[in-house]
Amino acid sequence: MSETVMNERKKRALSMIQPSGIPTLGNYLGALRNWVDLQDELDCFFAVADLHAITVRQEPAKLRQQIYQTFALLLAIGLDPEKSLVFVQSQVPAHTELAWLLACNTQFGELSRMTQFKDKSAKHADNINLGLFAYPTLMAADILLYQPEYVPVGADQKQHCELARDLATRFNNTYGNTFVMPDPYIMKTGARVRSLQEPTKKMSKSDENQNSFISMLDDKDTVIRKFKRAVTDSEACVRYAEGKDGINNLMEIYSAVTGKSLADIEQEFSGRGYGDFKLAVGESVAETLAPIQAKLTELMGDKAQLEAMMKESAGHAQYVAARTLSKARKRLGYLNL
Ligand code: ATP
Ligand code: LTN
Repeated sequence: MSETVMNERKKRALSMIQPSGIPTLGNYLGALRNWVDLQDELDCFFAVADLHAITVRQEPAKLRQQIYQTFALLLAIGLDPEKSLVFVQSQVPAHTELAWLLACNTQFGELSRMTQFKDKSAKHADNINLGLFAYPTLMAADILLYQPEYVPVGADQKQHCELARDLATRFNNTYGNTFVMPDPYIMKTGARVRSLQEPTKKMSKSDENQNSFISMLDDKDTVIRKFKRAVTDSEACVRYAEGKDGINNLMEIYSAVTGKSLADIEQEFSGRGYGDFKLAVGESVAETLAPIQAKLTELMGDKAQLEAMMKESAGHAQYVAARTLSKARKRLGYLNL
């Protein structure tokens, strides 16, 4: 990237996804799908956050496969390497280095308040490791290295984004202006897709209950079956109301994939039972996923090509990240020999 382009640059967006499982419909509606729309207006950086994935135990062979798969999926949904930089976090060593510099400027109390840490340490009580606790400083480094104005994420990541802003402010005030202030960019529809089995919780790809989430690789029959089994209520009336978490979640999903408003959906299904509604949700979701799945299969057929793409994008990411890192190092008093 030339000096002039850097100086007169378009506004930037950065976001990442962990290869901790197969991405779900929640990841797609809350984050991934919006990334595709942003790449025409913004200078976009999107990555596979593989360093984050080992905050919970991963089997190496499976992790490697999921890194390929998540990277390929980012391309399959329509991220275009000509428009966006799509890369793999662990190929850019600056992330871990900046994370340390930020860690020494992060308070224990700040990290203790993070709800994801509380949730995951409760879930993995036998492995409450330092990385799980320090995770938000690595995420702040991921963001601040690329100087983005926007961070398009689902609602669950708002707290981490706010910490990244606090760390940027603290660093800028203490050592001099270094980082751009990033804003979380959270869409209205799909921002918090809930579990199909426990609709008060978020849909999560690492959930043990396979019926609780729609994987982006689920085939049509599986999608329809999972929606059929989704937890609802006994009222048997498709309307959006307090206390109807299961139906509200299905209505939000249906609205996110069809573009219909909640009022239109109530009208479409008035006088009809949950069976009809669940089938319609399942069919529209399966229809959304089918072309992505076809493209993914094609991309996964050529790992050498995927690796070549990863290598190329890592080079660009390293270049951008190195500029910020060397600035931060200098501000802290380090030599850049
Ligand atoms: P894990 O279950 O392993 O913690 P995750 O799916 O919660 O993973 P990521 O893979 O890192 O987390 O999430 C990638 C993006 O998807 C983030 O922007 C996150 O906010 C968004 N996201 C995750 N779950 C949901 C959900 N249920 N609804 C909407 N957005 C979501
Ligand atoms: N923490 C996020 C994934 C993530 C991320 C990032 C998102 C890692 N680094 C940088 C946005 C920007 C998650 O667990 N959902």
